[in-house]
Amino acid sequence: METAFISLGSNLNHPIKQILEAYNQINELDNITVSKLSSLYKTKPVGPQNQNDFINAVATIKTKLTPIDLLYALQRIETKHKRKRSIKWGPRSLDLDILLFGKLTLNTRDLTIPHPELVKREFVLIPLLEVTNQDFTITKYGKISKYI
Ligand code: PH2
Ligand code: MG
Ligand code: MG
Repeated sequence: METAFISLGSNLNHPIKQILEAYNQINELDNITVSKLSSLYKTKPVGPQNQNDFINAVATIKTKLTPIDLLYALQRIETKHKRKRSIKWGPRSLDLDILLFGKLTLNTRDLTIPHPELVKREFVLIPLLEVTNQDFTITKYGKISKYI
């Protein structure tokens, strides 16, 4: 069993509803249990500014899946939410990103862990701090408190 952290984001089509539904859908998957969900944060868009504010959250999960099977499972949920992959950093109905997976570092075409933008993004760091603590170590980067 590994502990992993997932970021949830949405700025289209009732974002709060998208995030809460996604939380339930993740929890219902075989081989994944959600042990914590942060508060839901309303955040300004990073990237193109001509889009709605986002709702962001971070979930702590426990899973027996491999990282790539976890990615596929999350992508199937994104697809159910009619996620379209078009504009980079543009509007989206649901974005589920793997932030961290145990102490693993991974760099493949489809998946980079830790998430390469993690320590640059307040909309991820603040909810991640909420579900961890000031002494939490982000694999490869060091203490979370250095970045907040
Ligand atoms: N996701 C992006 C691009 N910009 N901005 C905020 N505030 N929240 C996000 O989740 C977000 C973003 C691409 O994944
Ligand atoms: Mg993302
Ligand atoms: Mg994504």
